[in-house]
Amino acid sequence: MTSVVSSPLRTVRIGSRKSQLALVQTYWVQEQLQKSFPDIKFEVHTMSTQGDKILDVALAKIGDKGLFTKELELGMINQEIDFAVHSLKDLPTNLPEGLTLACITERENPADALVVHEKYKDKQIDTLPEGAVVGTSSLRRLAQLRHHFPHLQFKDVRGNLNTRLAKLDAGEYDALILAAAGLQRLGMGDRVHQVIPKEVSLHAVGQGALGIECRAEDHEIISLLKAIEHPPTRDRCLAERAFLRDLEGGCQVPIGVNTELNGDNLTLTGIVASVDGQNLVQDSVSGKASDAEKLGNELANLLRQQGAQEILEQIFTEIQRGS
Ligand code: DPM
Repeated sequence: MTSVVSSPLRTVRIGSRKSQLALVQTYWVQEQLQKSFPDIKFEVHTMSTQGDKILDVALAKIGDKGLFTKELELGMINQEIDFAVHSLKDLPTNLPEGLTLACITERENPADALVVHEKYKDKQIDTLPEGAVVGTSSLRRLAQLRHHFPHLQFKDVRGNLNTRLAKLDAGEYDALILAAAGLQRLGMGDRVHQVIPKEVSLHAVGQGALGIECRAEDHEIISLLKAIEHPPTRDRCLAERAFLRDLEGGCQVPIGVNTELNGDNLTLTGIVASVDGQNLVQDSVSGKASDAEKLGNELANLLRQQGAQEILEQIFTEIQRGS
């Protein structure tokens, strides 16, 4: 008698937050991997993170790095999941021991977008009237927009995208600033009223890209994930992340970036701003894409020479005081 021994179907467990955006992103990753590796079963396991539970406190005041990632990271360390899909901008630049950023996927438009209430459909960010109420919980957006448009009012806004849009439509805000990428991924790209130009506001580090984290020793998973990596996005994001790491900025500091890749030449621009938008330093560096992280460090040094450290220290003191 011949027995056919088929190799057991290997199952890979993908960890994700439960938010609508997180799930859209995770299902996309699952689908891509399933296509590349039909003999492996990719399963999605959802988890709530601290950031999903605390919805009524301004993000900057919680002050914890890894707000949206910690529970997933524990899941990897405890072998409950094999890798986790994050919005790269929510992934701290220093990962817990034993974990690695194994893959960065192709970036959507990394810019911020202006979304307006119906009554301002003929306005742009620079033509909104005096006192118009703009909703954002990002210190980065706040600082840069205050700098250019001190006549606008800024108000905290939390909750998922639908909640925020409902508050806007109900008239609680005149406009919102949101990542263009999030709106696009949720099929709400038509709500993007204006893409904010980089001359007005630089985007967050890693914005628009997904970052996939796994156990550093798990070479099998790491090699699977290479199938969906996008090397140009990876180079850009590694430069951005090295810049942020070097300045010891968490996710919630007024630090913005822009990267451009022409062939092998990478240009990284960065800004550090005070929360009131009064004090801001900005500069750029260029070099080989293969030196991405070095470029990030170089830019951090340049901005430190121009006073970035003092601006950041002031902000950390204010946040600790709870102001
Ligand atoms: C981080 C920030 C925000 C998110 C801070 C910043 C925005 C907070 C807010 C680090 N994470 O950008 O300066 O405005 O209240 C977040 C969004 C996305 C991932 C939503 C958004 C989608 C875009 C992406 C929240 N995290 O920025 O509008 O995947 O890059």
